[in-house]
Amino acid sequence: MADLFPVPAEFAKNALINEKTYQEWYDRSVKDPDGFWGEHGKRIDWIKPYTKVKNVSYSGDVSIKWYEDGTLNVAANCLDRHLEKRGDQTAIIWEGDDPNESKHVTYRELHEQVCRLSNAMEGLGVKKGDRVTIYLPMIVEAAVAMLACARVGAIHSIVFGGFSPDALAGRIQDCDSSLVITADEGLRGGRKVPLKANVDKALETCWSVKNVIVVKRTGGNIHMVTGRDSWYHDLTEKAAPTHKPAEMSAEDPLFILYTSGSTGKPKGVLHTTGGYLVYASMTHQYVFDYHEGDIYWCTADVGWVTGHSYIVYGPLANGAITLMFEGIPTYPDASRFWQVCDKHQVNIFYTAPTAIRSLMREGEELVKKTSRKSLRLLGSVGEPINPEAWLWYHRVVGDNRCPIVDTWWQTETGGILITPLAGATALKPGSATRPFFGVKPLMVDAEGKVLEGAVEGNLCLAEPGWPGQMRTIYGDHERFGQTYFSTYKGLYFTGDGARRDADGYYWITGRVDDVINVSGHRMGTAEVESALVAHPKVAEAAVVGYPHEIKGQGIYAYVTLIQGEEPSEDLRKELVAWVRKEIGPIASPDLIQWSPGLPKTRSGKIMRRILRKIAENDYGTLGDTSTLADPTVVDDLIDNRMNRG
Ligand code: 6R9
Repeated sequence: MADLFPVPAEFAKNALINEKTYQEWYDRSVKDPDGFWGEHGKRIDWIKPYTKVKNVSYSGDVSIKWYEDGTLNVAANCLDRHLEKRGDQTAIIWEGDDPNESKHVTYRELHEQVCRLSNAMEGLGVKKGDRVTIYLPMIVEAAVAMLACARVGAIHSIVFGGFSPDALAGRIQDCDSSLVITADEGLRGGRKVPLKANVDKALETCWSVKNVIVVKRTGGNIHMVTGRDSWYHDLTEKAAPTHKPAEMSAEDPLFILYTSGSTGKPKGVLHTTGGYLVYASMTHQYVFDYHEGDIYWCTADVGWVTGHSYIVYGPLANGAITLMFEGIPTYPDASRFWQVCDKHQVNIFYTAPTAIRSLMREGEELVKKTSRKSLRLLGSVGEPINPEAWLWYHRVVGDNRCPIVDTWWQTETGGILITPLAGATALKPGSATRPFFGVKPLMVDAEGKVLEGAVEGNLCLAEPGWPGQMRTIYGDHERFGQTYFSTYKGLYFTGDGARRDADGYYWITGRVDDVINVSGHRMGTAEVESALVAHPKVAEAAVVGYPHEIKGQGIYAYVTLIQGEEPSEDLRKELVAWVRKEIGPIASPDLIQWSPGLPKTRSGKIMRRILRKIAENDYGTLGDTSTLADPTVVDDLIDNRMNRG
């Protein structure tokens, strides 16, 4: 029986949504989507108001349109409309990699910077519909660049600063960007990242790019190509400080964001203007229970969807104060997050389970030496959070006071879909709990049969849907239909597996492509991992399937021990027995490999594809490892592969 954490009375008093509101709004959102979203669409400013709300079909030639006859501008919604009331209020608190560097940027200042860059971009010939690739570190100019694109009607494609020149080139070529906005160098954990040099290398194979704008961040030595490259500060100083925002149709594209699927090249997920902004701002307000003046910090990078929706668009559309952090959680030491919370009096803190687990490994002392009294609400995103990490986050970071919102969503969904609302939902550690307004999750079996009640299945979403959903894969609408709507006819298939309990709560078990079939029994890798990391000596674990003569698939576990623990045969037996105890004999790992590190993307996701290959003794086709945070981890894992040969 899972622990239950009721809504704290103190929290409920001021919460924007209570249980009654949740039920009423949810019921209406699925029974009368036109009425519900017609009303909530008004939370943003429209130049020409919409008369149509929803026009969605998940069948046939999939077509998703919201507010299609309305017009608006996203940047005007995030900036101009706040100027009168909160022009002098902070929009962005920027915290540098170096703890001595930080600044506050007001809505008025941000507006002026965005106008200047918009004019500069138009001066370079950027027009509505053009693609602009942004390859920047976590500096204020990243938000300025996004908003300037939105302002002139250009479609931005942000490529995470940690991606290699090859990965960058592929993403520029796929959407034919005419402009790249980058910086001389990035700065993370005291180390420099050669962004401009990477752009130069990438552009050797990209013919569409006419201009490169370079922000000076470190002043490092870089090469500027005459006629192609210009300095950001030169262009913006010369440009006018006001700009008339372009009138965009609700269904005009806002951005493309590349995301890796289980196969093939990354997909360019396309989001549009009106529905996305309504959904990002609405979820930001209600999921984080955002009140006027709250200091809100999402630790993601703008290179990921979480940074798009919950550092920039959602918060700024709401006139919020959003903190943007350039650094990493462990620099100068592993208490950095909590120090920043104290320094800026953060009220709402949103991070990823992988960060929690790695900080948990460093011990409580580093957390306890900070105050964290300002914190009111905590959030989690990106992967299933194991109950162990959840409980630590709740007890140690939140001092048993702050509710945790475990938010499930995807790049494709644009915003949070399954999540507790802290004033309405009793929490269960490890469960993303209930659907947000408009979201209709279904559990479906392998044959496509919709399952009722408390069951486990493939997580699908049914119409009517929510306005923030992706509209297509850039340049490949057929692949869009194929990838998401063909497995189960008429439904959006998330690629995730989930369990629904007797209370109707959802427990995301991980990607279905990561599910292992052991002796005909399905086993969520996340479930086994969760059991392993619940062991006091285990810091992190990743589990994959591998071919097994008798069982079909066996369970292969990569285990990282906490500092100071040594691998041994006794410990191996202990862990196997532990998992048997936690889940059952069916879940016993067949092989445990001690791994000092796991291959992770720079956003912290474990690359199970690589782990599966190693577990299968198949090293020839490991694929691209350049996007890993530390590619040498892979060599070590191969050298120490169990039962080699
Ligand atoms: C927002 C984001 C999406 C995949 C998704 C799922 C996993 C995200 C989760 C979660 C369990 C959560 N995921 N949040 N799993 N609980 N709270 O991460 O987007 O990078 O596209 O990843 O991440 O497997 O399908 P994206």
